[in-house]
Amino acid sequence: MNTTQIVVTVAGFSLIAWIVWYFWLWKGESVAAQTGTGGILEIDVTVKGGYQPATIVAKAGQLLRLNFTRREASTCGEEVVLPEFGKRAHLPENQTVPVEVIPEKPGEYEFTCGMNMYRGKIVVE
Ligand SMILES: [Cu+2]
Repeated sequence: MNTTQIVVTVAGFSLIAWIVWYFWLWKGESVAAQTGTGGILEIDVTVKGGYQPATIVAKAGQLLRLNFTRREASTCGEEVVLPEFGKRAHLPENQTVPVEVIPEKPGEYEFTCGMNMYRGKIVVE
């Protein structure tokens, strides 16, 4: 291969990688909770213009700890509500607040801000 062919090939692969990332990985933006040191499924969720990640994958019958950290002055995300679990939590700015739930059955469980504007969901497998 000459230099031009190499450049075209690399550019092509970069484009494919970008497409895969943008349309497949990023758009889904679903992140599996990981088992932490205490043997508990945990995930860090950043609150900033929404929830990141907005889709969290967890396991049925297992305690799930969501570590919410609000990284914005806007009060929109000040409160997080998990209606199906009857939980709500106040999230002071730049403080990590753990919220624990045990999803008993597989399915999708929504969580929102106090005004129902920010939305996220827990996908239980
Ligand atoms: Cu809000």
